[in-house]
This record gives sequence, C-alpha cells and structure tokens, in this order.
Amino acid sequence: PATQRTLVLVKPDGVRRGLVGEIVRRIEAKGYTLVATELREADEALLAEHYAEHAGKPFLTPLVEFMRSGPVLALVVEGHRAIEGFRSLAGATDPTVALPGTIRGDLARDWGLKVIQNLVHGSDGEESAAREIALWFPAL
Ligand code: DAT
Ligand code: MG
Repeated sequence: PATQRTLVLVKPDGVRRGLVGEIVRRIEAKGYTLVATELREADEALLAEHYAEHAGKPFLTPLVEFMRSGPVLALVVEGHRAIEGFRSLAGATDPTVALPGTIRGDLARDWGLKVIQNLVHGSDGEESAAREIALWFPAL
C-alpha cells in the first residue's frame, strides 16, 4: 500500500534542546500529515515493549534510561511511503555519519555518550509500524 502510517518519536534530547518545532516542520514540509501527537513520559514497560527487538543488546539498558530522562513527543505520521520516507528524513542511526540534510546529520550529536542520542525514532517497516502505533496510541 502506498499510503502508510509510521510511528515517530522525538526523543528526550530533541524535546530538551527545543527541536520539536524544527523536526515537525521537516515532517510537514515533506508533505506528511500528522494523525496523532502526544507529549508524554514513557515508562519502563512501554519502552521495553517498544525496543523488544533489542532485548539482550548491551545498549538496551542505557537506551531505556535515556528514553526515560524526560518527555518524548510521540507522533503518528501518514503519507506516501511514509515509513521509508521518514527513515530517509531522519538519516543514519549514527549522527556522525548521518548525511547533511537529514535530521540526525544536521542536528544530532553523539559526543561519546554511552547511548546514541539521535533525536528521533521512526518505525523500520510495516509490521513494526503497526505494532508501535498500537503500543503508543491504543485508541487509534
Ligand atoms: P534506529 O533508531 O536508527 O532504527 P536501532 O533500531 O538499531 O536504530 O537502535 C535503536 C536506538 O538505539 C538507536 O536510535 C540508538 C541506539 N543505539 C543503536 N545502536 C547503538 C549502539 N551500538 N550503541 C549505543 N546506542 C545504540
Ligand atoms: Mg530502529
């Protein structure tokens, strides 16, 4: 299906640094639609579910701790091939090599932190998008 929904999170570094507006601006400028948004503090259970694919990896504990360090903005974003499209807007996981022009390439910093602070999350496929949207927005 060409029209897709994806789950986007502006992580605590993005909210703390006042980048919510800039990140949402890029999503809207691309032509995607905001279906739902919520600013919230995610608890450990939600984050364990959200990051279930990373169970057992050494960065999971610091990642969950980082994601609990402040509020996150959760968004459901819709548009033509929005899952891949948002991943493209976000750029590579590692901010040092994320291309200029991307959210992470332009704005994120890794500066030797114990977990990569790369401003945003975006679902990586149709199955994870459906799972993550149901998790963060059960009423949708
Ligand atoms: P992405 O967010 O690009 O989909 P991912 O799903 O592989 O990347 O990892 C989830 C998050 O975990 C990622 O945004 C940042 C953090 N992370 C990934 N690999 C890491 C590593 N090797 N060391 C520290 N943090 C890492
Ligand atoms: Mg991922």
